[in-house]
Amino acid sequence: RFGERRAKAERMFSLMDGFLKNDPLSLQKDILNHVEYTMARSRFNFDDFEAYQALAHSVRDRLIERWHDTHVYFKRTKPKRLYFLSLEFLMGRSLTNSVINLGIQDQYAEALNQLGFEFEVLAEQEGDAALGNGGLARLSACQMDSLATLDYPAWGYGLRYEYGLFRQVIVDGFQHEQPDYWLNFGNPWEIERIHVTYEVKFHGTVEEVDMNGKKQKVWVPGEMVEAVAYDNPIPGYGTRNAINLRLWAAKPSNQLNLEAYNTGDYINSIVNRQRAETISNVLYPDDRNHQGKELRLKQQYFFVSASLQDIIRRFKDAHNNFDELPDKVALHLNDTHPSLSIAELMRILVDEEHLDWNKAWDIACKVFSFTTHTVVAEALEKIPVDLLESLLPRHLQIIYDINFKFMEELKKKIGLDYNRLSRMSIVEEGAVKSIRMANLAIVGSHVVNGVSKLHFDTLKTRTLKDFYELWPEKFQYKTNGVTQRRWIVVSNPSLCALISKWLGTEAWIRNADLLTGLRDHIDNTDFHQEWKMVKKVNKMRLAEYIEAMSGVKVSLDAMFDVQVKRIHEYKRQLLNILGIIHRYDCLKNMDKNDRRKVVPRVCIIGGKAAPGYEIAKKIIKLCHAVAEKINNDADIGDLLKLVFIPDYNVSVAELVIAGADLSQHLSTAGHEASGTGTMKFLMNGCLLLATADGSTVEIIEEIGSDNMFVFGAKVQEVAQMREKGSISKVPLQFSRVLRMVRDGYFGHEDYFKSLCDTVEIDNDFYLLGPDFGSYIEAQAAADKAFIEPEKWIKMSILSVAGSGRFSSDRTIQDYAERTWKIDPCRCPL
Ligand code: Z16
Repeated sequence: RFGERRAKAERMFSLMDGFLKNDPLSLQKDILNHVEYTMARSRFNFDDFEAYQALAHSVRDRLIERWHDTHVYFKRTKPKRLYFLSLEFLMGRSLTNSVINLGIQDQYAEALNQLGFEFEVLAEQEGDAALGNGGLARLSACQMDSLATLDYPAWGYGLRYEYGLFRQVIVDGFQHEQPDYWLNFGNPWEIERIHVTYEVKFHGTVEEVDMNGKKQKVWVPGEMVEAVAYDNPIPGYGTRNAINLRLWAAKPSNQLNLEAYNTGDYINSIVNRQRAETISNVLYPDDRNHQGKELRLKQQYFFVSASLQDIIRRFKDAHNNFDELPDKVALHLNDTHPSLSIAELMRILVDEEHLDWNKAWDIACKVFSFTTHTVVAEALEKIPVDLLESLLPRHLQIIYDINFKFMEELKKKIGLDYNRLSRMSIVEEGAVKSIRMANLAIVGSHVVNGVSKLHFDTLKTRTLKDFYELWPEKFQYKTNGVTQRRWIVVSNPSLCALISKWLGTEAWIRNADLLTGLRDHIDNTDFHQEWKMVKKVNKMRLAEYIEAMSGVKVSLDAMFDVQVKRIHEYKRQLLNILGIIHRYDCLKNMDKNDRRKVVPRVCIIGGKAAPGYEIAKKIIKLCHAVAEKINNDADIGDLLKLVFIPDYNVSVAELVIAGADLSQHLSTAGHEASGTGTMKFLMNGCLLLATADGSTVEIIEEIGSDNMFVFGAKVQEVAQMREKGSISKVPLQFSRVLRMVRDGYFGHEDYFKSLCDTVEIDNDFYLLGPDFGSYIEAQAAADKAFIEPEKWIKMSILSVAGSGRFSSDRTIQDYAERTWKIDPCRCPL
């Protein structure tokens, strides 16, 4: 029989053409074949969208080749693997990123030209994969790109939401949310694995049975749902490796429920079955605000259970002793969202694999690591015990057991300090008894990570102080990073070409530290000239988009000043808008001569508000009200424009960031865990106007405060200012512009009242008033620098030159070496 199988394999191999060919002619044939056989369109009659889809399928074929080879290679060499567990991934578009990472962009461009299409035009046909909210989710996507590029044997796991983050539609200046049914026209980037399925259980009871004289807990579930795998290949750049992002979709379980059918209510039982699919239906649109909702908990456990079954099955295929688990598997918890994994792994090891509790716990702690993205303790995720008890009764018991042992150990170390014990307990006894997911994640992990130096200091001294003092060796930080492949190579091709030309190499695309080499040309005027042209090209693209979106014509000579990110009080978009009102007010009161010296500005704001976040929605409306007034003031003309870019997402970011001169990052110091937008702008030669918050502190360290515009209270000052009050620090201009809003200068005064209240002295938690003076000064400094183009260009070059440290490659390498203990595993050519 072995001989037979071998003969069969040999015959199949001989039938293969070898690898797909990438010369333009072969690519054309492949694209046309997909038009005819995949899209079932006539190759003489297809539109741009169909061309995009056929193109995407031909790229997908090439991804699959590498992805297969990579997995065969991993399987053969058996390295320790990393499993990156995250409920959110903001992948954006895949086409351009894929062909660039595969190294066949030029061939495709030529192939398409010969077919009468343009690559860039077809790329615009693709919709975003928006399976996440904001920073945390885009970070996961950047990190997947780095894991693949650096050849790490890693898998990502996530949920395949059918509705991604809502689309933002603006009507009369108000945000409306529309469903993002992104799978409408099929998704060529995923591979449906109808045979990779697992049963996920919910509800039911826990029974105790006798197993060979030992009492054993058995969970008898009340509901079952099936998880189906959808695989998304993630190609590395400059390597053959392509790793996998496996997303789970919920389907009705195939375990027949005979009872229901026998009652004769056939139709209803089918309808009930279908309800299973709701689990992976929709992404929760709140960043940083966790509601104790049953569906959310169900999503979390559905994700955790399917992923762990898959991971344990793969481990058992290759190994037969769980003692080896920590040497072969690293499980990373991206925030607390997947931290039920700790209880689930314990359940598998103890209840199903019959390991002794202590042994299982030892294994679990070695396997898990955890990153928190949160700064303030109040924002940490909690799950009501009632919910957990009904949905996952066995997991609640396990969490209680973990906590009991933890509390006993803690008492031995710190004595009967009941205040501290109750602060550190995984179980919170309060009005609503609940489980503190961060405490569970910390207790069950061997490394706890912060996302910037400043964040780490806050964790140690405030948010997680008790835990830090107990286990200082557990705590680390890895400053976030972003991938230069997406944020320069894909989104800013002109800058990419310019950098490669002046560095004389493309090696920076895999090693961003080389960007420092740009400093060697800092005084070269030819270089400056080309640098200026690149920014101009990108500003033209952005200006066209702005006009198409909002009808506002903007001048390319103006400074493009951008703030794009989720709308939050702590991110202080309101400070930006009040600053714009102040600028407008000054212009109105200026005589004609002085106006001639003013730097024209195009202020661009974009971002989504969580649907239930009223104040954030009012900020969006205020932005529109102010824009309407200013943009229609002929007296002001091009000196000042304000545009709100609707539906900010990854692909809009690619356009906007490349075209920005100045970007704003205004969080009150001590509130942004890291911030990653800064890094994207930095890489695109856009100057930063920012507070010394999150990772900006490290950016200042790297490029120097004289190459950006830093303002505002420092983190140490913030607490004091809140305590003592800081009325004396609130400038008159602030009260004046606030009055303008209150008095209805922009209309809607009733609607804006509660928004104005949030920044009134004594109520101004985020310190907009006290920071206003310093903010206006920083803005003036930016204006001053802009009228000296040489100076501005140098600052811009030095920003890019100093951005290498903020590549996610650096972050990932650090995680690999210090947390996950994994080595590169490079698939041979
Ligand atoms: C999120 O995007 C972040 C934190 C959080 O608790 C939840 C969500 Cl959805 C952000 C941080 O606000 C930001 O500072 C940080 O750069 C980002 O996570 C990635 O670490």
